[in-house]
Amino acid sequence: MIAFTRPVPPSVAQCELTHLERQPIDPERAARQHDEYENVLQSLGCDVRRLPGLPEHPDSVFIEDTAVALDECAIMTRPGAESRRGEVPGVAAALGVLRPLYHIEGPGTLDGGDVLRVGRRLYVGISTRSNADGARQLADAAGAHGYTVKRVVIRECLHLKTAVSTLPDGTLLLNPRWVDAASFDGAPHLVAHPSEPEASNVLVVRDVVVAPVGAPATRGMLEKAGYRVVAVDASELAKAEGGLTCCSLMVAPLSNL
Ligand code: CIR
Repeated sequence: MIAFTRPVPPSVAQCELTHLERQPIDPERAARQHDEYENVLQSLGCDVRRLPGLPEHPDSVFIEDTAVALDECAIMTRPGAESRRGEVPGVAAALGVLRPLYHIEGPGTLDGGDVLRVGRRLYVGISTRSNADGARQLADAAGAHGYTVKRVVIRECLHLKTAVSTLPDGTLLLNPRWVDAASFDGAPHLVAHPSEPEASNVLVVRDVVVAPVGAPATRGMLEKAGYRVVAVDASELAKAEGGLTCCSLMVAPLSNL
């Protein structure tokens, strides 16, 4: 896997916030944790490609939101937060040499964090960031490559993937306060520990689940269920409402297709 990342900008404390109270963010601590995150991805076999920093975009470290990368194409998003739209062109330049590109156009909005892929099915959270027109444009683009798109209602969280992630065998890990398990066509699911809401956002690299350090009960549950789990501390970026998936954009190299 190629894992595109972006460095933590010194301006990160001016990030967008929707469901969290603003609290001080230490950009240096966030950058150290982000370095460690990149090291973990590298140790799991990812080809980590760090794109140039965007100091004028406080949320630019959350690169997942700028694109939906499928095997056959990439859909460049139009982020729901206007302050984030300038993050997209640099990622489009990097992805354009790997995939044919589609672009979400206004009035559509879409954040990559709202798109969960399960096989050839794409679930799209309709959120404060992604709207029905964005979901329709995604369905048109991805539909041309054999994907179906289903809209999903989420509650009280930023993105669909804040509420639900896929595990290596396709089982879902979710927080039922934020999304209904019934939205996912009967897919098997596990529930993140109720005291660890952020645990429903995990990143899968091959057969490994990268999960937050601050979610020991959920990690224990996953290990007991037979998953291989690696813990990463991204607590400083969590204050910017970012989880583990949003700090990278995973793209399969063409030779794997
Ligand atoms: C934002 O509000 O856009 C950022 N502060 C956090 C984005 C997190 N992205 C994600 O979960 N995919």
